[in-house]
Amino acid sequence: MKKLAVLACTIVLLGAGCFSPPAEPAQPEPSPKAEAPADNRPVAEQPEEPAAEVSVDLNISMDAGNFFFSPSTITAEAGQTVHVTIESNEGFHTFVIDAINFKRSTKTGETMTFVAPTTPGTYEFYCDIGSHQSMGMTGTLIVK
Ligand SMILES: [Cu+2]
Repeated sequence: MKKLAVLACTIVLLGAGCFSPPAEPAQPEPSPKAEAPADNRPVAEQPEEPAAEVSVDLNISMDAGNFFFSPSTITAEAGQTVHVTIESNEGFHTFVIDAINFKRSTKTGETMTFVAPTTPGTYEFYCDIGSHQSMGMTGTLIVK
């Protein structure tokens, strides 16, 4: 009888030993909430592509005197805006480009602005005062 009791006890112990608390149910992997993309910010505006052809103005410093323009050659792109600043002017002169009907009196420190012809070629500029042109007060505007 004693033997049986031991056996029973053993069984119980084994049973107890075998008992293991139920494993905690594995937490289901929290399914990531299908969140709306946090990127609700307004899309930054893409800067406009600059125009393919950015025409940069041409700046020229020029002296006018008796009887010359210096420099006497201006080279510009077709249709380019040209700023000619008279650094020093001696006497009374004009700056004339017949091809674009441009005429200004030259004055020290003043800037004359014109748009080069849109047709490539060679154009003359000159002073139309008296006989200054024939005395050499001319120059060449080269349009590429
Ligand atoms: Cu002149």
